[in-house]
Amino acid sequence: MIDPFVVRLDLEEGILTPLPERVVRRLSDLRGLVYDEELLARELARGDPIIYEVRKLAIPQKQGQLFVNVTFLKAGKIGKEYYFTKGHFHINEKAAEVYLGLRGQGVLLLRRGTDTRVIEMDRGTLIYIPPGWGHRTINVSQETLVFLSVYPADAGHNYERVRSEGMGLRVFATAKGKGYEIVNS
Ligand code: PAN
Ligand code: ZN
Repeated sequence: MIDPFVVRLDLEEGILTPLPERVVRRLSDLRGLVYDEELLARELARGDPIIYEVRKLAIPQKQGQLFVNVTFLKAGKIGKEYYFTKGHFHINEKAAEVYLGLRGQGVLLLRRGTDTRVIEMDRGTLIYIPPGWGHRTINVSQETLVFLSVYPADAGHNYERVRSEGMGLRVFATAKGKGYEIVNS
């Protein structure tokens, strides 16, 4: 059981108060997921920076509960590929999710079988991800991308499926270095 509770969400910065548990993902967590694995290995030889972090409200992982998270995805590229979240399918195929963009400019890739979708995400974009769609977020801007996620606490995350099957699409910087292009991959 859990009592009703209230926290503050700074809608400009995405900061929750009090600050909840932090999960950190580093460059090394993108092994097996990036377009250019050799380049990734060379960059890792120089260091293993944080790529994104997720702040998670403390909610029991029980059916009927909802997880509430804020993701902070840094700006940057591995070669021409913009930084992205690992991406996953929910293990519970009945589990949908809502994303709300708070800051920065991103792209949400969705995949179900061979069906793929590309949704631009910025402040105020509210995206409904129906059950069964794999999802990955890409930061295509020069500032940190911040978004809120709400999803069933019993959703579970299958990362292996994205690792083995990919998302079908990738998001690269254009040759001029500004903007982005979507490529099949
Ligand atoms: C989000 C993601 C978060 C980090 O809360 O978990 O943005 O992405 P990865 O989980 O792919 O590393 C969500 O979709 N939860 O279900
Ligand atoms: Zn999810």
